[in-house]
Amino acid sequence: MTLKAIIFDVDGTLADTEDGHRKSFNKAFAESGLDWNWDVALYDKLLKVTGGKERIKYFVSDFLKGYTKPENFDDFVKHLHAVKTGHYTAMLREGAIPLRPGIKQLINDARKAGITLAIATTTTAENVTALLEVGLGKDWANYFAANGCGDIVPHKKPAPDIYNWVLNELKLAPQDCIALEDSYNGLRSALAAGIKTYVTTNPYTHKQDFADAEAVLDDLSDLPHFYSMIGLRA
Ligand code: XBP
Ligand code: MG
Repeated sequence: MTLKAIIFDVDGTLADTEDGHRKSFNKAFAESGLDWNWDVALYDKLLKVTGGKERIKYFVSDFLKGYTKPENFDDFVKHLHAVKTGHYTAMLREGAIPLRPGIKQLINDARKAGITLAIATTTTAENVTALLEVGLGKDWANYFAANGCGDIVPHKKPAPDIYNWVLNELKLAPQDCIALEDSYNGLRSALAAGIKTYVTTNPYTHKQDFADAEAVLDDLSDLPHFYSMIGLRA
């Protein structure tokens, strides 16, 4: 198989963002007069559900006792999530969350080698823009042939929808591509789309089940080793 494309997950893969998300959720809750506080241990459990809006609903349904939902609960959650996204993008634009080791070099080397790049993420497009404008520069979008984000598909990870959407945009077969992920949900999503998947772990995901991954790495600080695995000649 000649590697034609690398499809990147975002949160936890391009950058260690999840604790930034967690803090931004808490800022939104406080700003909305809610006494909800997601500590690391609780957020670790809530990460079972992908998507910020879906995660808030999961928290309300499975972790909150005696809470009465407001009438327009869906709109309430959408607003809460929009407030959270405002805090999160502000954090990113301050440069609070850098790209993970090896990511920028991999992107540059892959582009030089003529390999197509794409994004398949559960997070919002505005979060991807804020992260990569800082991490890769203003013309970051030109590096990616497809940018699959959040709500453009009906079912978020672990469903394969976002990876299938990207494959369709790239007009490539799954066997021509590899995926780079950080989580069990992300691995399941990419595998369900038929894509060989490499995992780099982080503090939130390192104990998850990655048995079906091609390889599991702490990070991409040893790029020559990773390139030998994926057949990239830099
Ligand atoms: C990880 C997610 C996202 C983030 C929060 O996305 O599940 O929901 O936790 O971001 P990825 P939003 O697929 O990149 O790992 O609040 O924007 O959803
Ligand atoms: Mg992820």
